[in-house]
Amino acid sequence: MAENNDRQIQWYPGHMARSTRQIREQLSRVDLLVEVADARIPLSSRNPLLRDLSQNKEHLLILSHADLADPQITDAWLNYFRQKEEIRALVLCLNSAADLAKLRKELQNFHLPYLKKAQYKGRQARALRILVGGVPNTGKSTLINALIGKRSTAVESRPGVTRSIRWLRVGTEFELLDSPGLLEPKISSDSAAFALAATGAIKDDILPLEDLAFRLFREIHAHYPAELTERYELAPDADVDPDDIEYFYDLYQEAASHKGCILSGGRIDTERFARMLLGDFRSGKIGRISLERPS
Ligand SMILES: Nc1nc2c(ncn2[C@@H]2O[C@H](COP(=O)(O)OP(=O)(O)OP(=O)(O)O)[C@@H](O)[C@H]2O)c(=O)[nH]1
Ligand SMILES: [Mg+2]
Repeated sequence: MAENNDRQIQWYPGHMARSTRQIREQLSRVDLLVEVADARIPLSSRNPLLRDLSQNKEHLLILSHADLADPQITDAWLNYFRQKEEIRALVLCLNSAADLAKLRKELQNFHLPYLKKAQYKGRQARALRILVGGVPNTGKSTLINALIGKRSTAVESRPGVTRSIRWLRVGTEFELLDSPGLLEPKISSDSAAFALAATGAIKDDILPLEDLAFRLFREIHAHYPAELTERYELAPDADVDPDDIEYFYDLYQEAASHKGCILSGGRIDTERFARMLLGDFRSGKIGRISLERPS
């Protein structure tokens, strides 16, 4: 993290290495890669491995958690991916029925050529085989359950829930390969590690939570000061030097105190506040916040 360059965050458990191999083995069966990234951190939540795997495959990028991201920034990202990278991209809240209908329609578009070909030959079209991949906790299993219409694969608000790959069938139209969230063995940059940690793609147990929360606090203050001051009952302060760490640490402690994070004896319980802030950010209680913007 920023203040701890010597403390590299790495989380590459055995199941990620194994799943990467298993996905490679299944690739010849796959027609379409649906890559699920997080709309709040579209840069860091894209694992380069998936781009390698998707060569010669159709590729659809989903930006999930759109309900928690800043809509204006998300629009800018959508333009960026469509124009600069020329990939098909959709912005979705995976808990919204209307958004899932959009996704189903898009997938049916990918299936259309198979239907046409089969019709021409007077046969039944085979299902479109879709690999659903991405970094941990982006909503891959949520998306699959929503398409199937029932809870067929485990979903939880922590990373590393899906542990192995599994094919699941949706009627006659789609076969979906659920896959565990994959990270790079070494996360490429400090800012990517921060973004992945803040949104919950890296296990909290291995993170320096207080550093992470304090950095998130400053990041939110830089771009969404009104939301932050409102949530934690702070006085607005327009003219602050973003590098004035002491000022921000005082403000952070003030926020903790306003939320009752105080130990007996009156000391501030910064650890409890760190968890509270992360929880508030991840559940959208502070507002709709994007941590990355297209350049
Ligand atoms: N607010 C919001 N929450 C979402 C969205 N999509 C998924 N979630 C939540 O995100 C959490 C992770 O969802 P999963 O479907 O388990 O994610 P996954 O990508 O399968 O995670 P791993 O298997 O651990 O890699 C769950 O709490 C979901 O309810 C979304 O678009 N918006
Ligand atoms: Mg999963």
